[in-house]
Amino acid sequence: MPRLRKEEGSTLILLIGIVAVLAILAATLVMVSANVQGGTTTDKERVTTFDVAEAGLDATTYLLGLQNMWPTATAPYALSQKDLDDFRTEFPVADYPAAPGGKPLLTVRVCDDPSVTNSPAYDANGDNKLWVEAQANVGDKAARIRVQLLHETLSAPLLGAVVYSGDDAEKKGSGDITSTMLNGQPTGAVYVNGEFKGVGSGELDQVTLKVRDDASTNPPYPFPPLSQFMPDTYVQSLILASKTASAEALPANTHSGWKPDQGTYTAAIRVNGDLKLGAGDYTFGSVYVTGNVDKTGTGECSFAALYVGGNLDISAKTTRTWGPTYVGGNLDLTGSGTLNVSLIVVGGEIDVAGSGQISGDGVGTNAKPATIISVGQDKSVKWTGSGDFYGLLVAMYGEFDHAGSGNVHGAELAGKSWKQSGAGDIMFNSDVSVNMGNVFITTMVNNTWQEISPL
Ligand SMILES: [Ca+2]
Repeated sequence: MPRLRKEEGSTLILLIGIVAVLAILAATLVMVSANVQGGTTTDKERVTTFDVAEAGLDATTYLLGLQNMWPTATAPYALSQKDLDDFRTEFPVADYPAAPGGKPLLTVRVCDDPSVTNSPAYDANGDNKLWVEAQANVGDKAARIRVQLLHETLSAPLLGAVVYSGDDAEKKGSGDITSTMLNGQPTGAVYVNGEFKGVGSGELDQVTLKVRDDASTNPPYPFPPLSQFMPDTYVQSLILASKTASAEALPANTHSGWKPDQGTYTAAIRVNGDLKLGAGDYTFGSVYVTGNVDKTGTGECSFAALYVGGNLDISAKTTRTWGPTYVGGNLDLTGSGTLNVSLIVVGGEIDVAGSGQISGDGVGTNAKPATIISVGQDKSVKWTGSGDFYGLLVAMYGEFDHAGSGNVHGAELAGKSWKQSGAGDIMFNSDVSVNMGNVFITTMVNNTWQEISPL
């Protein structure tokens, strides 16, 4: 089969788009004609095989886009039997018959250079790019497509601010604010871009206090803005990294409001309206919801990637890996149990309550610390939890209210005023700082999407 020249790429994508639409129409026609005269199995397989290959490519792209899932020399990519089994449950044998000779429904090749036999299944040449090829085998038909992925890394910004208050700050709780000591000096500081009122019993002796309106604590001027710790480029990168869920899904995975049964759903899902999850365990791949998402009742849930146009309300939590999440409305985290999440970017208010632990210090097998940030104008962050939080909590353009008895291991940053009234400590912890790790953004490289000859 002839290889495509580069300049044909975008035309090809357009053509494939048209072909995909035609394929869906054809599938509908096939189903209609099947009802009338039985149809032909071959036509149907041709259509569905391409759909399966596309779902396989999408699923692999999302998987590699998860934080810390980019393949390495010690952990090269491999399609597990479990992933394959999960994938198969999305495509029942009745509609997607098994290929002869024991050929699997899906094969995936991840490699540095697809033109090289045995090209390693990780980024061996260090250019932060990998190819993904997915082949679907349905009946006696096969379809194979590929795309190149780019993996970009951004450093976490924990640069020594335990607390940043963009306006006046008030501390009246019994909680301490501390940082790891190095050679007798604190490694963290409390920055107050205004006046500081400290009346609580909490200790401040293992932290440096820098108050704009108190010259004794703030030589030299000028006072650092929040953007010194959270540069705009970094915030924009977080927003981008949080929006990895695909807005597109196959017609069978597109729902108008949805209340699914518990289970595992690997293929990309789109919900126009609200997604409601009741009691039970749910494991999702990429999920894109235009309305609200809420999880109530017992049981865990996790998402490889989640986009919520409205509010996200989670009362039951999960110890499973929960991938990048964007919430256009408000975020409410309550309940008990552990939530291991990497990144949540929120357009509205953030309210963290409940007794559960959120993420970990990243030491050994402990979960990595989380970044949970509101980027809405005047939108506040409220911490009333009694559990422990590990990572970075930010109200970029709003107020921060720390009223909980739980401890925050990491930092609290606010574009406007900050206040603390609870018994919870705020601890700038070097383990958390080191293991905040980086933000990883994985995107498809333009004009690399191709349909190729099946193997
Ligand atoms: Ca590479």
